[in-house]
Amino acid sequence: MEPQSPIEQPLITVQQHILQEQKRFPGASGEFSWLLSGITLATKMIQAQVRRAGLTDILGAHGQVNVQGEVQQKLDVYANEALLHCLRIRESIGILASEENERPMTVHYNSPNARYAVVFDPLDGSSNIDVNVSVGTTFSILRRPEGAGLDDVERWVLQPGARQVAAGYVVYGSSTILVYSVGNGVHGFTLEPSIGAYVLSHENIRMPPEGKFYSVNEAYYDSFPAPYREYLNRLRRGELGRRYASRYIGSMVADFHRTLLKGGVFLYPPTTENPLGKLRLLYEANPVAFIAEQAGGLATDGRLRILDIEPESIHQRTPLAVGGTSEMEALARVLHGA
Ligand code: AHM
Ligand code: MG
Repeated sequence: MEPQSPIEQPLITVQQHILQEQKRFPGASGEFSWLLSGITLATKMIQAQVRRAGLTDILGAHGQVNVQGEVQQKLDVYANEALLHCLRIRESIGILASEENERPMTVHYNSPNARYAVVFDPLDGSSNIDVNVSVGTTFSILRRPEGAGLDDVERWVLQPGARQVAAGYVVYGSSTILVYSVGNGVHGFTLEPSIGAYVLSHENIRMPPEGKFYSVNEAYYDSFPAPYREYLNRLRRGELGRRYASRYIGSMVADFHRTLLKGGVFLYPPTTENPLGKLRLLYEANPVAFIAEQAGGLATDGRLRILDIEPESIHQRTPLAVGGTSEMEALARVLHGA
């Protein structure tokens, strides 16, 4: 009798998957998979530190104030450095832009092979670290625009989300999961800690057209514009055919990840104090909008499709509503006065 394999199904690692996906890029030579491997390595480094957060001196505020005027956590700094460290040696990258750095970083200044910009939020939801709640990393990859020089940093980065070549996120939750898309569906890979590899766990994720939850910071309800208040009332009253429950973690990646898998809607609307909401277009809204659309969902700023917004500045904020078709169509009706 043949000896039984201890592994029932073939393991597909994210590296294998990326190599397959890369075949979609004409003339691809492995550079794109090498680029993405920088992200997977950095997020493994970050998750290792996140897992140790309660054990080491790394917990707590680092004392510096970042470009958004927020006090940085030590892990924010570490996460940013891990990504910069792992990505800056990839020769295909010309520009690196991070939530934690005011200006994008130019790398491989003279290389004709520098073809991509990577924009990221190294540790989203970082105020949740101190209380052991999920945080994450979001990333967006853009191609160098035709004719843009390396000193033309703005042109590389200020492109609408529809031009993303790839985007994704990692949630450091009860397990570590990486979700990414190169425009050919959405796939999720769970980190298998004993072998240190991301293995395919969620193939071709589809966002349910209708879910059970809405996800919003309801403490700001009174300062949302009237259509958003009306929308939440309709969800609560069961006018969409079901009575919704609410879930709000306060880490966009984690709230979005639940919305992707279970359906429903995640919102960060405009408020009186912050008419553009809180989330950042380039490295928060764009990657989740790209993933949502690739999975059959929708994302809007209340007026425009998120992926059609022409960015004007690197750290610009945008209102965001993202979710399944049924909830998003209901939102569009309210926003159009129906
Ligand atoms: P951060 O990038 O500084 O962590 O802030 C973004 C986070 C999002 O993850 C989350 O959706 C939002 O802030 C929560 O904000 P609020 O506390 O206003 O609801
Ligand atoms: Mg963030």
